[in-house]
Amino acid sequence: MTNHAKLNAWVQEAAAMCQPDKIVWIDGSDAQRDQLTAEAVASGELIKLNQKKHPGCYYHRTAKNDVARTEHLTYICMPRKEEVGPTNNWMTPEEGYRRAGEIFKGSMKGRTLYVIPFSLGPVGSVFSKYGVELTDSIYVVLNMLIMVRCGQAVLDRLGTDGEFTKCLHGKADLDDKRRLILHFPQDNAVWSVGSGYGGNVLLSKKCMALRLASCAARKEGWLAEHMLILGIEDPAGRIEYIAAAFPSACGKTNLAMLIPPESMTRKGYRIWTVGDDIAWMRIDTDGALWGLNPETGMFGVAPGTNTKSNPNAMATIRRNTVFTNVLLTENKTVWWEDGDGNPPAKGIDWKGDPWTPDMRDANGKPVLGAHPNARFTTPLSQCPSHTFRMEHHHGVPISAIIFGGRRARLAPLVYQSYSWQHGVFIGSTMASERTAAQYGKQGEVRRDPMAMLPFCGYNMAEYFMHWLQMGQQMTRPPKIFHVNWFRQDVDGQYLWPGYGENLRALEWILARCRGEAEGNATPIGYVPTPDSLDLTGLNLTEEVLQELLTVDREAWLKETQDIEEFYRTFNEKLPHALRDELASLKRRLTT
Ligand code: GTP
Ligand code: SPV
Ligand code: MN
Repeated sequence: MTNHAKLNAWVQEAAAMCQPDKIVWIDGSDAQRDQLTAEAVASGELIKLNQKKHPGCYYHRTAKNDVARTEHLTYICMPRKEEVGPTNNWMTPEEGYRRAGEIFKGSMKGRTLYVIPFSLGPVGSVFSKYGVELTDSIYVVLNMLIMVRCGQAVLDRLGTDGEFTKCLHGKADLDDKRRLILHFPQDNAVWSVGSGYGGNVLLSKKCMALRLASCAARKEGWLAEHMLILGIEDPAGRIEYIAAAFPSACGKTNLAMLIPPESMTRKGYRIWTVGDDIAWMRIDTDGALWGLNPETGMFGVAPGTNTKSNPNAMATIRRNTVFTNVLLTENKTVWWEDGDGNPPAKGIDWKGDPWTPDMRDANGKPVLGAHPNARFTTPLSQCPSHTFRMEHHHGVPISAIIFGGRRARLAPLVYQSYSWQHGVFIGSTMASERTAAQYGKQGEVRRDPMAMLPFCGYNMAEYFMHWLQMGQQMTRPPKIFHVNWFRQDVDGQYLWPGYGENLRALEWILARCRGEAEGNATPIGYVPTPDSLDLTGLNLTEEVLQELLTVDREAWLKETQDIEEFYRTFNEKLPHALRDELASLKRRLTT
């Protein structure tokens, strides 16, 4: 397959440790994919779905203890703790290789080792980085074939000595006591063992495209971010692109492919989906920021996805999709909570147990058919709003950057930062309620700077500094905004309808970028004046709108104390500019 000596030597080295029965190179062909799919169906690793209803679709269940990213088992391995900062788990590279090596040793006996060459970004683009994942899981292979560009074209590009990221994954015994997700920035390597769940094992995704890429991006002067990219075509036919960072399960996939509300479609709006999870962004020769989506697929949250909330996602997953940890029906179709249609009379739940809709647990709560973090893996090219610029080597120009989280209180629907530096401050102080995408106490508010808390591969204080410096290098930097679709009333009802209606906030954002919309200067930034938002066709009372746009000084003052405490964890490494921004915010809140 290749004359790349280092690559061949590394595959042999990994095989010597893991001792697979055989080694298979993934060439990216349909024939090989079909053959592997058939093998996985024969072994029970995949279940073939009803091909009439779900052509090309398969079903997979992960182990019960392995259904979300395990942040507590995820480490950055560097010689010194200070290099990974206060927000990452740390191990020395020696300890990492030793501990994971013990688990990998002999773990592939009786199994096949697959070699997956892949490219993040179009092969040959200045943005692109190459990797090779070794895995003993066909499920991983089939997911990677959807998520990234794979196969011979990548080997051809690598030639005999091209640089690539070494990604080693093994299921071992899927024991969470023997599970580690380790990153070695110095060696450009990832070792993941003991898991079979998406973000832990599709190593191109969070491990390489964010954790390792963020380290490379700092050195090389670009940004690797947990962001969607979306093109908004306005009534004049102009397409402007925004990049938005929301924490896991906070609405990136939904925003990336939103359907405009009827009144805005009539006005002439149209959406182009570029990416739903990861953005790589560089300063181009025009002094502006350009971004691309390094992936080709989506690994999206199933529960809550339905024809009303996200019709484009529903159209995308109609075929050639892998469903993980959803409910399986007798007719080999799939279902999930808040999906389309009534629940089936019976089925097999995500744990593999018989399920009926009336089942209740010991606390009287409904037993879920699908795990809340059940996912679909699907090709972006099948999305009706898929961009026509996916293969463009230079990406798309980014007009605005949006930060956002899930906040029941406090943060208004949308506001604009006063400057790039103030925008970085807003990003660095982002907070959100924990979701099912990661293990931990659900609903707890935690700081998640730039939605990168679990994904920044180095000290976040230096990451903030890198963001500040990027701003100084651009002559035409994007404007920075913050949004919150998740404000609730006292009864816990969402105040804002969300989903497609979010375009109304994006319209304001883009108008602000052109200096065309009104904003009130408040202590936290510019907030829309009530009539600067087009709310035609939306039944929003004046009180609710008011509530969505108010800035509660008392509550914000309390927030500044929280921020101060969070900032303290970075010690003297925290950039002065951010401390200055915090002081300015306090001053504006008290005068
Ligand atoms: P990751 O793939 O984990 O990075 O998540 P994501 O950021 O892509 O989140 P996704 O779009 O899958 O949304 C997660 C959940 O948020 C789903 O249950 C959605 O239904 C819900 N959601 C998305 N957008 C909105 C919104 O505008 N309002 C409300 N209320 N809920 C939303
Ligand atoms: C996330 O958790 O942010 C995801 C899913 O996008 S995973 O690939 O598991 O990280
Ligand atoms: Mn994500």
